[in-house]
Amino acid sequence: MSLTVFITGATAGFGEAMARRMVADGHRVIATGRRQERLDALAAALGDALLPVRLDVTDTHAVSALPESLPEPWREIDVLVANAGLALGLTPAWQADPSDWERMIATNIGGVTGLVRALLPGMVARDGGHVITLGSIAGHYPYPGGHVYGATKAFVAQFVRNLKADLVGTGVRVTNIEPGLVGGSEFSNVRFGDDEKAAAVYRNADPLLPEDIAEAVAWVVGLPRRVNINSIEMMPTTQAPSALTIKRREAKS
Ligand code: NDP
Ligand code: 8X3
Repeated sequence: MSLTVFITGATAGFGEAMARRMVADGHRVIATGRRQERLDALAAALGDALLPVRLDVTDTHAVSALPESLPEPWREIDVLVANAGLALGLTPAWQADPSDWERMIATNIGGVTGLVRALLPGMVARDGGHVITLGSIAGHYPYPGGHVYGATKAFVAQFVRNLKADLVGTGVRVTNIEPGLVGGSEFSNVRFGDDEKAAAVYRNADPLLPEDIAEAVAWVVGLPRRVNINSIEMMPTTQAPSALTIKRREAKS
């Protein structure tokens, strides 16, 4: 069955890999992101099965105008992949740039809630659909410098659990995919603004790849309608949740 799949952040990384995989699997994809030249390149590569739409997920007006702002044949969206997101910085909380925190909250939280609120009514009315979010292991396991990024992903995890509570009894499914270390995307380049530092994150780590995340999306989407995968936590074989830490020092009286 051919589905209409709406993907945020399809200009790079996971979103681009998902767009390619969904089209290869016979689905139609609405690919969104802010970089028009990347959307044009994807459209040129994937042809009529892909509709490129420039969208900043923090633009609340553009998001709330969906799906009516889309061309008529593309308005009945079967699958929303709320993938666009970012981490900025890895410094301790007290050194972090407050504007970085605001941007992560606006994108990783506001960008997800806005899209869900815009597209969910149509899914419920049609008694079918699937909301897929990109959480992270950072939403479960704390690490130094993870502060607001991890907290936004914890929000996503609980938002999805609460959506499930509302959607039970409808034909709409909801899944949170929570990867660990994934290379081959721009995630660390964006986080550090430094390509050398970004490359070092993955050196000799054999990380997951964007295609592995696309595989998980393809799997949950292709399951029978009776099956709802609530969440998937996935890590490379080389990664594990960090151990608890104790730093010993003289107590101050
Ligand atoms: P990339 O940086 O490679 O891709 C991020 C995508 O999000 C780009 O297409 C970018 O497009 C888009 N984006 C960013 N901000 C906005 C915005 N305001 N409006 C619209 N689009 C936006 O990252 P990944 O593919 O690695 O990450 C995808 C998701 O997975 C994120 O939510 C991330 O937090 C999460 N994740 C990543 C992990 C990793 O290790 N890589 C692990 C776990 C979760 P453009 O700039 O063109 O707008
Ligand atoms: C991305 C994975 O561990 O860098 O969400 O936060 S991590």
